[in-house]
Amino acid sequence: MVLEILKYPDPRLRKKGVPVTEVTPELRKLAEDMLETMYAAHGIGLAAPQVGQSVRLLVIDTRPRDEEGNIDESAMTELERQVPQPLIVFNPEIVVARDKTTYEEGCLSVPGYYETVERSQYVEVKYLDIDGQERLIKTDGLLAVCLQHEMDHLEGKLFIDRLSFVKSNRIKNRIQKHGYPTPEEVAEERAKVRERREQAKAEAR
Ligand code: QAP
Ligand code: CO
Repeated sequence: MVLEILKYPDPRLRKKGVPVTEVTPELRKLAEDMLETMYAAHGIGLAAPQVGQSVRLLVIDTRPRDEEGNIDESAMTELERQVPQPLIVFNPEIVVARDKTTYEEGCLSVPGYYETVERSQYVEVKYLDIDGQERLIKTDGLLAVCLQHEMDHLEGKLFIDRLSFVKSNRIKNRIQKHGYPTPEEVAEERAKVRERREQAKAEAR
């Protein structure tokens, strides 16, 4: 079942997620619905507060795909390839974080807006899987960035809160004044972002 994704400035996005004490059938169903919702919206990550559920749960699938939807493993780092995806993550905790990286991030709750955010380049994240088993992810690349972005949602924090005061206010004021772009405008913006990311990647080599 595809769920409604809340958009900034919905106050429910500001609520902290409560820890999961047991992975119940209801929470499993929520996780499945969140994955379905994320794929339907062409996202790479979604946290429970974005669908109005204040629990510490997030889903992720950052595997790069071509036009036909085939996964392109060559575009993933060695560490990323070792993590099984899609990921369903309860109660995540960062236990190791090192080095810094930047990425032009977006968010399904702030559609059509993108800005460069600084995050840790490498993280180790302890969490509970769908069976309630404790697990550890060690990763870098886009997956590491996405984990940190989604974990922010569990604290009621959005990527636009992590920008400079000037940039953050510019985006928030623009949303207040103009709302969100049409799907056509969003598609246009996404094409530009993709191009800039390719550029950033080429320059990093
Ligand atoms: C968070 O974001 C993220 O504006 C996940 O029109 C983003 O899935 C982590 C999306 C970047 C790391 C790097 C955004 C889809 C998807 C839009 C998303 C849009 C359609 C965002
Ligand atoms: Co987000």
